[in-house]
Amino acid sequence: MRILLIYPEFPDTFWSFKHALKFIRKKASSPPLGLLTIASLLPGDWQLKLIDMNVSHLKDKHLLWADMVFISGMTIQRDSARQVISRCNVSGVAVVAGGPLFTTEYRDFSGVDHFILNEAEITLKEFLVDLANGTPRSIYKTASFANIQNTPSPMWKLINFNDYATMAVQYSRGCPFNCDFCNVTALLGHRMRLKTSTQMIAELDQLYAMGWRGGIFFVDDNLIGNKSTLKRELLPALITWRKDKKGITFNTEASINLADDPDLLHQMVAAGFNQVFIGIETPVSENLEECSKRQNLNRDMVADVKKIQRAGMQVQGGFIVGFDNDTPSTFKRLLDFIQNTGIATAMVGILQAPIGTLLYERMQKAGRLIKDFSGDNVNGTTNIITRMQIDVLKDRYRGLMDKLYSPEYYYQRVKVLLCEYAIQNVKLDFNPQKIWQNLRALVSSMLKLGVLGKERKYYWDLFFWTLVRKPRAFSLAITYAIYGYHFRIMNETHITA
Ligand code: B12
Repeated sequence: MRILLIYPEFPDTFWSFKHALKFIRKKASSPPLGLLTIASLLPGDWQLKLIDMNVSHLKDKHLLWADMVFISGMTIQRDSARQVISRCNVSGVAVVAGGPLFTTEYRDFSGVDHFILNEAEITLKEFLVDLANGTPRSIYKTASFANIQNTPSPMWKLINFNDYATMAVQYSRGCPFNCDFCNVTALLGHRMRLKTSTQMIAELDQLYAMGWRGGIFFVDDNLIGNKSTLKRELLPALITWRKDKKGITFNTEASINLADDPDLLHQMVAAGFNQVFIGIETPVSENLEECSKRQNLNRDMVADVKKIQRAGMQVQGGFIVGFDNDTPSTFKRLLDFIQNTGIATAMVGILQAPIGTLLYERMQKAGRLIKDFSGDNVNGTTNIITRMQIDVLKDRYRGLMDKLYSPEYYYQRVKVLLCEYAIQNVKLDFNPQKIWQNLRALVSSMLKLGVLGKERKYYWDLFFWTLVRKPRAFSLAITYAIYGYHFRIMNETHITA
């Protein structure tokens, strides 16, 4: 069997980092881990090719080569996925679809021969047995969750490392919390399922042996969902593993209660984690009650963020406006919160209800759903009838984003971050290609941001401020300047509010 695995194209979004990636000549931020994982679940004698449309073009000759196309994706890739499916239909190649987009919306797709939904560790197996018997069904789904201790390592050889800014691994699935707008528990459940540390070290060993030297994203929804096993098993194993490794750092996603555990913070930093994404959502307690995000209640979240930064991890934050309890004053509160915490990468979106979430059900019952979920949480649209008048909400949102990503506010946040953040030593990988790549990025940033860009005044101010006050953080400051450029362009071109 010849199988073509296809990852559809992402539109240009805040999360794509497209305008930042150009500085380091990378094509995408991270690889399609779902497809790399299912590749390892397919029979060993099948021939596999992967086209990630974010890094290369899908050509008709690829479709003609294949007996079957396996397509994955998230909601945000919906349009590109539809185009791929119709191209497959024209070429007469069978289509097998799975992943979050299809698991939540398969009813809306035609032209797919087999939907293999939920976790492939369960459903793909059944499909392969039926296929071998000549009786494959059109839909495979399950309400059970897989034991990921049997999940094989991703098949890295299908991608070219040079195309990506970071690599990705996954230690756990599920999240113990109950935030009503989040798709994760609907897709992956509340019970934390963990791989063993032996499995993780084997995955990391493979990446390292294949030459990867750089950031690795633990794509867990909440890395600290099972703190005791993490502290007892994985983190000590990572600390030992990383001792003789060069150029490796980790980043991940976690809940704010990370700040409550100094030992955990210490261990994570010692293991090489230097960045964490946290769903902060809103400083308004009534909103946190409304969406059942209880873990963020009754705490000083500004102090929590600073604790994490001072321990040695940069914090990226997810924020939401458009809750029923938001008032026009919320926007200023949120702006102050983000500025004071130095969360440079602040992803602020208008509340949307993804299909399958408790929020979706709640809005459906209340007759407050108006259109499809766009899948892009930072484009200024929503699929619900908000309590605040939509024009007012969009106007305030626009105003907030314009301020947040204006060079004045953004660069000020970067300075707050650099003052708080305890930068860690990373054993450098003196690879001439990497040194050249960094030099080129520095020179392009000097030209694009320091000479041609609207941000030029703030760029040079940060440049010299860092050299004098925080010289060890110089390359980080340039990285943030480049991110800021991407966010500014996105803000000017992408938000429809
Ligand atoms: C890593 C990640 C990202 C990375 C993407 C990197 C990349 N190249 O894909 C980044 C940070 C860029 C990202 C961004 C966003 N993401 Co995201 N992301 C994730 C995350 C945390 C992990 C995905 C992953 O790699 N999982 C590991 C692999 C092994 O799992 P998997 O892909 O699900 O694959 C399994 C099955 O789905 C199935 N499968 C998958 N594909 C296929 C294909 C076939 C043919 C078959 C048979 C089976 C199959 O088998 C696999 C093994 O079980 C998930 C949450 C999660 N835990 O899955 C959210 C998630 C996928 N993201 C989500 C969203 C909404 C977004 C954003 C819109 C912003 C946001 N709010 O988070 C942006 C949009 C992207 C953009 N460019 O604008 C949602 C998607 C919901 C949906 N219905 O589509 C998820 C589920 C999180 C959530 N809170 O709901 N994301």
